[in-house]
Amino acid sequence: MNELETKCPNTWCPGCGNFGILMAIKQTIDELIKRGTPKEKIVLVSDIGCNSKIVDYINVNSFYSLHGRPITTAEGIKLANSDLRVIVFTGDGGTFNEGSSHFIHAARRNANINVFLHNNRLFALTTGQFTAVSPKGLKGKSTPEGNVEEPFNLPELAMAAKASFIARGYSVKVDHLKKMMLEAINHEGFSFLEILQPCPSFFDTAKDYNERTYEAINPEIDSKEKALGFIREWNYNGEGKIPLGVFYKTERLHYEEEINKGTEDNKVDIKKCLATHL
Ligand SMILES: Cc1ncc(C[n+]2csc(CCOP(=O)(O)OP(=O)(O)O)c2C)c(N)n1
Ligand code: SF4
Repeated sequence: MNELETKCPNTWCPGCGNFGILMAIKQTIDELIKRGTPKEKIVLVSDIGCNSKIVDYINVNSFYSLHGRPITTAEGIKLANSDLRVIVFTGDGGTFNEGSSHFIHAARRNANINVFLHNNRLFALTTGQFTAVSPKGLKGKSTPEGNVEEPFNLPELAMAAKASFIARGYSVKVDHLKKMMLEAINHEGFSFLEILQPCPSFFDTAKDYNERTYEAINPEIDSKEKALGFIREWNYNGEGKIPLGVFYKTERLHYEEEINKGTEDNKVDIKKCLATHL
């Protein structure tokens, strides 16, 4: 674990949910290395935002992309180097406002990458504007009289986009979150892990989540119907329980397998490809 430390000063606010996510991913990477994944085969790709600073705090290869563009960057990295494990860290604003089309197409084509979403349900780094998953009525810098829009249900959106792995964790429940991370990373194909993350500075949801979240287990993990039953228990507005866990998992060929079919060693030589076609 000590080898994963960096010298970057941490600038998150005290009590930020990102600390729990950092703890869980460090433990997860430590576990992957112990199980035999070379450290240099792990690549973290970030967006821009409070969430994205996480890559500064972990001593592993990483790439800061543009706001809303980490998924497409990760897809390129994975396609050119299929033996890497590529993990995206992003925020709800970056990926479901600016970058929503990248998310749905990466899920649809089953790109073999992991998307870990720090969901604090607003744009935090820019001080609290509403996003596509803010609850109706949320008061913030850009909605002083309350947000009038309906939020997306993200796992439901992921299901409609054909994601092959869909799960939810909570930054306070670090052991459970680590389990979700390991399952997502070990899944072959597109994995979406939504991580509920309180932002004490602009939308402090910790008390609410502590009371309402529970660990759900889908007995038929490849049943869309069963998964949607759990997923629809919470629509980001209103009362009721909030399920955590792996909601859905299925196997199908992933994007790199489809693209690499029939090539030497089942691997596209990107350099050769560019030299031939440019
Ligand atoms: C294309 C583009 N649009 C807007 C910005 C400004 N910007 C930087 S961070 C940020 C908010 C990020 O919010 P979110 O993705 O939800 O992450 P959080 O900070 O909440 O973790 C915005 C709007 C930018 N850098 N680039
Ligand atoms: S603004 Fe919110 S998300 Fe950003 S560091 Fe502070 S508490 Fe965390």
